[in-house]
Amino acid sequence: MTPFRNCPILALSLLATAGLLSACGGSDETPLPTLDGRAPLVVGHRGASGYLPEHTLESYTLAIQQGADVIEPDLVSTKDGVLVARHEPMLSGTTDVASRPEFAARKTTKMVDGDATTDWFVGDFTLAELKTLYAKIAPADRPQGNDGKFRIPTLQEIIDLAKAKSRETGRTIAIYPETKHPTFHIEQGLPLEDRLVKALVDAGWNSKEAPVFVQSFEPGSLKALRAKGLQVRMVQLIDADWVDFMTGQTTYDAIAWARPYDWTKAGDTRLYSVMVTPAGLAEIKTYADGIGPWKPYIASLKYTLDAAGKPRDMNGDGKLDWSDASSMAPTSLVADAHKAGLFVHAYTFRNEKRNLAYDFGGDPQKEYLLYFRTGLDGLFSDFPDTAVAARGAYLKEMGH
Ligand SMILES: [Ca+2]
Repeated sequence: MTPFRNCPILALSLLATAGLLSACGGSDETPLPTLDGRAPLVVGHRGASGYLPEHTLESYTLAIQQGADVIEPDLVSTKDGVLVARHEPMLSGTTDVASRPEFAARKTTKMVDGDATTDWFVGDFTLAELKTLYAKIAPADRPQGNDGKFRIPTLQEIIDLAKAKSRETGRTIAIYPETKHPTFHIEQGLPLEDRLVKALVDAGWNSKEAPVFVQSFEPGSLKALRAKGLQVRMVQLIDADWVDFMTGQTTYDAIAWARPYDWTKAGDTRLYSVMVTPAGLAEIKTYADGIGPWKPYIASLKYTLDAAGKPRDMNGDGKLDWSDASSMAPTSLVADAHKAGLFVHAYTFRNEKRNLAYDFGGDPQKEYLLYFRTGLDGLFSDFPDTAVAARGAYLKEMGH
């Protein structure tokens, strides 16, 4: 615990100048470089999805047990208009739907954000039907031992879990719902926004102080939520397609990751990259409280070149990819966002070697430390226990 938690943050610099920090119960701790001076948040990304099938009550519960401050449900709508947690409106990647003969005829093709997608869609199932499915872990190299055991949760069940765990642990467990493919849901006649506002109002959580962050890639969804009276903290997510490891620049080749789909649909040809400029941040500040950038916007990575100017296969596995590239110096994005009055929560932190830059030497803590030192306000992790341990190391380093 830091004594600064009890200090009005605006008074901190004055107190420091006057040598009066002890008035806050502290002495000589270095203030943290986050927007509010508090310790960065650990968000359990889809729960503790490195360990258990994502977006299940069991995965969220494990994240809370591992010390996550926040659990993160992605929201999609059932046919009967119930908000449930899935990363995408399709079901085959994270459930056993493909092995269920009673639903074989539901497989169909829909346009999702401009891409023809063949799968089973949440919006073609009632909640009662969805509740007969079992979740499975998505990446092939993560433990499959709990596949076929857990069900798909509703937003209401997740709100109830956060409240129950807050009472049980004495910590405040927040939720971080995302409106997933909001334009697609409007096209399907199943808009997410009204139902999300109602659920949060009914939960008694419609205020800036409520333990809720709402996130979306589509600015139109966040603006609609605000217009419908939602008062909670909102977060503009900022994506990119990939990184050009020769230059470290983010790339925008695939349309789905080049810009928000509501921009594409409206003929707005700007890219996500505009959002990280000072003008873009100022625009975001008119409707949101923070940004959720893909992490290379904060510290990108690039290949090491050999004498002939060719990228080196650093880990010698015969392939050239993310895990051969090394971290570059952090950009000014966190500082720029703070200047604009926006907090920054970056995604996504993962333990596997294939997901780590080469210079971290397979140690995820090194990656967390690089990011925490930029003043990052929070991060999404598939492995909340690792993130919490790394935050402890960071706080120790800062004298807390
Ligand atoms: Ca390699």
